[in-house]
Amino acid sequence: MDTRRALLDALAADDGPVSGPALAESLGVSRAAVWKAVEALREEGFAVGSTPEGYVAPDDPGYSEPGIAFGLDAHHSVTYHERIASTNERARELAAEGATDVAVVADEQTGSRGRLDREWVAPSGGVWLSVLTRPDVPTVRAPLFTLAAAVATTDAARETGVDARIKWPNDVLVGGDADDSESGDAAGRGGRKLAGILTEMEGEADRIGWLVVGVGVNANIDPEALPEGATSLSAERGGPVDRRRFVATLLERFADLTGSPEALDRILPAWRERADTIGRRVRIDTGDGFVEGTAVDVAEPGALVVDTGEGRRRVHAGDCEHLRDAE
Ligand code: BT5
Repeated sequence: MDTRRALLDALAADDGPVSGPALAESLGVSRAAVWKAVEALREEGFAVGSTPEGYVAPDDPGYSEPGIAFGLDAHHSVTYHERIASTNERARELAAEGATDVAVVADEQTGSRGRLDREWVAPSGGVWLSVLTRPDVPTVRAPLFTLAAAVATTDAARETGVDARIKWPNDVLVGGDADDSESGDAAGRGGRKLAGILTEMEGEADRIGWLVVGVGVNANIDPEALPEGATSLSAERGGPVDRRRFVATLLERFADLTGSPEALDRILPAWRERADTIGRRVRIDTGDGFVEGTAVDVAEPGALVVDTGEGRRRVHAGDCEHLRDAE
């Protein structure tokens, strides 16, 4: 582990000040190396404090690379960009360089994408992140990671007081009662779109090479700056959220749900509990036709089970619209 991350972890673990010599000893580096790491963190805006007894963590760690890594209980390293074309694109580049277990985070994206190359609007104030991993699981199970990200995002949103739910396969919505007259079109009937997920991967039939799960959450953004039908955490709760804390919850939850083969088995039950789609009338555009009926369940590795009236169908991908019961 690099000295900076070890230093951040040490400051997060300790209540009181930690002395330079004690840090040097526990990290196994020279005192000069500790001092250099402290200076580097300060330059990035992570204002490590000094007291006669030693170093202390800043009161407000900030939304920055060291701020996000501070106290993060997940094994990912963090790279942060004020502005970037797309965190997914950057994560793919890192994958090509051989990296793994990295969270790429940005304050603003200028060329971000949704599924099918659709434009994703990502102004400053959002949570735009992509997690690069190399899970040792068969390629067919990759969709589970999208579902896990939706669960993690929903939990992080709920922690801020916003009652988020999942729309199959990859949207996190707010609202969505059948009689919700404020619902917009872009989100599909019955909910305002808070977040979207785009998973990209490379692999062979039996093993995933790398997996990039990109999550876009409208955090502290005025919905006026977003497409119609979109909402944000700040608009829903009437005040800004601590994005650092939000990212920590999201990454920790995601790591928890994807960290082992046994953990993967817990994703579908967690997804069902948070799903808005199950029990609803749906129309799914699969790209080569429509499937209409009642969504009755989700099945491995993330297929929606739809009762069409003429039997049950498993739909693996597509755009899902929630219909009113009468339609
Ligand atoms: C998605 O696509 O919902 C996946 C979005 C993934 C974005 C993240 S941000 C971090 C990472 N880096 C990237 O470049 N991408 C990922 P889809 O289901 O295709 O929905 C796209 C549609 O959502 C658009 O056609 C718009 O109608 C709408 N949309 C665009 N920006 C939005 C926003 N900020 N909030 C809500 N809806 C939006």
